[in-house]
Amino acid sequence: MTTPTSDATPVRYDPGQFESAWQARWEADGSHHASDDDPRERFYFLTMFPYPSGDLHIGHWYNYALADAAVRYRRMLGQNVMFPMGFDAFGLPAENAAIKDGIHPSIRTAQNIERMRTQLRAIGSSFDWERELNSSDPAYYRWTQWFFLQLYNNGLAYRKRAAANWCPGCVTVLANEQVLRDDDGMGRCERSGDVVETRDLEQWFFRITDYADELLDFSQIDWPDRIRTMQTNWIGRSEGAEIRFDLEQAVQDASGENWDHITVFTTRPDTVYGVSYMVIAPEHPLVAALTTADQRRDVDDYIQRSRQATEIERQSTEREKSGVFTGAYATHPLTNERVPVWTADYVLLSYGTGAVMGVPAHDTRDFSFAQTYGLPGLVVICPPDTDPATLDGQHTTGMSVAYVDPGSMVNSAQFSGTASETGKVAVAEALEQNAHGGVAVSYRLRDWLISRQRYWGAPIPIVYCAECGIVPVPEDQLPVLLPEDAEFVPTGESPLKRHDSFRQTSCPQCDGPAERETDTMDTFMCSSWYMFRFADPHNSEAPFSPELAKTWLPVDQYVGGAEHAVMHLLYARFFTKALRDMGHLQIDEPFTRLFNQGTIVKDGAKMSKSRGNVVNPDDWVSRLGADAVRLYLMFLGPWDRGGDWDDSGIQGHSRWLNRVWNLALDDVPAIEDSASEGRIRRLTHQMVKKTTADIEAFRFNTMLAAMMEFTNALAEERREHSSIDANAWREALECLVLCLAPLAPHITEELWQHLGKPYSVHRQNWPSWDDALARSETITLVVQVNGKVRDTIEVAPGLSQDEAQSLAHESEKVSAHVAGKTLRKTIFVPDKLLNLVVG
Ligand code: ANZ
Ligand code: ZN
Repeated sequence: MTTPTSDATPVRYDPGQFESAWQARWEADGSHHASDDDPRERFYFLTMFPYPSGDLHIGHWYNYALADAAVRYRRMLGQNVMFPMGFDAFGLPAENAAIKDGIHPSIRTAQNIERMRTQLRAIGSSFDWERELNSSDPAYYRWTQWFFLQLYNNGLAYRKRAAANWCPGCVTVLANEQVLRDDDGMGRCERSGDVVETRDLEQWFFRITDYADELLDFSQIDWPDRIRTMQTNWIGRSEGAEIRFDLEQAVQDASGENWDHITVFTTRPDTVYGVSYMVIAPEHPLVAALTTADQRRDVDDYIQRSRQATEIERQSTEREKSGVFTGAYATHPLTNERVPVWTADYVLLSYGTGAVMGVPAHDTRDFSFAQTYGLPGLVVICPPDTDPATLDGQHTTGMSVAYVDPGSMVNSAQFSGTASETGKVAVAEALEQNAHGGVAVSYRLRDWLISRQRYWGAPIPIVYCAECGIVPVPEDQLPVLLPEDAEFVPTGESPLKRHDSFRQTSCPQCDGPAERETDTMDTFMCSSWYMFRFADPHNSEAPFSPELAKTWLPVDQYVGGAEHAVMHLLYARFFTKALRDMGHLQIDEPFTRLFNQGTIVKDGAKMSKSRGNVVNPDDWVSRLGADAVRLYLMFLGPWDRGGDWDDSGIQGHSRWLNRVWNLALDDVPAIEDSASEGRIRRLTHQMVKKTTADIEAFRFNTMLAAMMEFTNALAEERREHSSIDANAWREALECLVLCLAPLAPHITEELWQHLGKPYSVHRQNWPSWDDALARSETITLVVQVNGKVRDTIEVAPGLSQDEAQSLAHESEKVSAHVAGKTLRKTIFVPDKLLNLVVG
């Protein structure tokens, strides 16, 4: 900004001269603050808030700078847009960085936030900083803890001893969502990449599974198919039946629970006549209870061994199946035959009922298990191309693989001849009649494990009292402050365990001595409700007021990386539904529209410090300005695909901005010229129309291409024609500056001022276009006399030769050369050329 108040003589384009000054002015004006009682139409535009990891990288830019352009456009449409920003400050990234540098996470986080805030401003982003939040601030996490208590009071949070995914690298348990399967089928920590182990710990869980069915319903939201599919698969709904097998002998397990039957979950009740054994997961409490004396040693050994395998290894179809007979028997519910009960680690405790019926002939894993242990297996499904008569009493003998596809039931009493699909229902109904089962649904989704044995998180607001048991911290005692003076280096136990003055407390109920829960909450808990807090960020009485929640929610447009498909995005949906059911919200979904931006790579490879191919956007901003970096990112490719960063590409954008600058500041004589007016206005209105459609659809790349074409056409107009219509020219420049304003906010603010317009370009209305003007395509007909160009005329396309000839005669430039001569020949190339040969 040279001097925003004086009309200084135009200078060369030098973004360093004005970018940061404009940023300061916007900020000082509160230009980006979305007021709660602004009567205009509201729009809530949110980008995923970052971890305060230190430096903004190019991926952040790709998210924030392009989102900023979309936001600025909406403001020009006259909407009151809320575009807030905050920091997802708790959690492992900040904690690990702190450990590495030996600086306390709170100090480290504060430094990083400071730095990132500066960088975010340098992008020219229009965030509403009045709404900034930091999830590690007690004023925020107090409410994170409050939500924990609400979930607890409503039966949606519970504590359970369970085998958990343990990451040795991060030294904490992980939620299932944080374990990624690698190419070899190993479970690895999504953050550190370590192979995940299993540990038995007392853990806190949220009952996300209560919402499994509702989470499968995407009818209220407009999200990419990819994310919907990933969530659907993750939830993994299977329809089938539960079947009850009575035990020959009722038993009591270690906790005193009596068992007289085993229930299995199966997706293939049509194969029930093929059951030759049953399997219970080794961790199942029933295993020890069922095991007979002579089988005990083998079973105990087996349980020990199976603990070493991960869930994924256990489920793999390639792995050699192993198991042990417990010595116990159950009774088949339809045939009354004896069925031996085994334990084997290919059955997982956490899926279905933790027990399966073994059908060797029709299930791959059962087949190989039965092969290994010499168990029989009756064929009960007949493939479509086989004569059922040939399968009478047929066993797996001679089969090399299980037949897993549908067919018709055989060897199945009165059901024989029934097609698999019909049979599933018929068997489930028959079982229901004799009280041994019925239709059931099972989900792959597990409850969300939220306990973390790490320091840098919101303490779980629970106290353990010897007298009263689990006691929630009373709401008026929140927040349970995270002590600043804890030793935070991870050991596998929560660091807070060794902080005596934190741990030791008194019971809120009986006042007796008690201990605090020392685990902290998964940081995904913080990000499950931050979008609500932005609606009312400074409320100290409640997480947000119902009125402001109603004013702003749900988020109209959410933008972020697709890597959050099954973590953050699923948790946030669950949270919303749970809060709705507890009466805190009136919405069903948090994010109406979702957009996933692509990734930027360098020379085809992901940017990483170890590869040494990290692009530092700050360097480019100081060299070429934020506007050039923004445009470059927009031009790379479709936003949802990303692209390959190329240093020379960005220079091109700087040069183009320079051309825009010169074009806008070029003096144009004040002339009226209707031909020129027609040409320029047509170009202008076409450009406005095209850029509007593009920015609506986040097609920044083609939008920019249209603007580049436009500036080329304007430059050509200037070059080719000596008379330029001043008004049309002015309209063209103004529209160019307006349409470019969301993308390149600084140069356009500067040019707007040079065009003599009042501050600020960003408060102008988005230009409209006239369809008739945009549509009225004309072509340039070249008129020659004896092969020499004498004039060019703008005409509607498809003009006939006669019409062209009479128009040519109207032209003085042409008539001067044909007057008094005889027309000998006419050459006409439609829409291009008319050559009059005279003599
Ligand atoms: C008998 C059967 C016969 C099965 C057959 C399949 C084919 P999805 O589709 O993933 O839901 N199963 C059930 N609980 C299990 C557990 N806790 N651990 C390991 N496997 C378990 O798979 C459901 C099928 O997986 C169930 O149907 C059961 O095997 C097995 F011809 O029951 B089926
Ligand atoms: Zn007590």
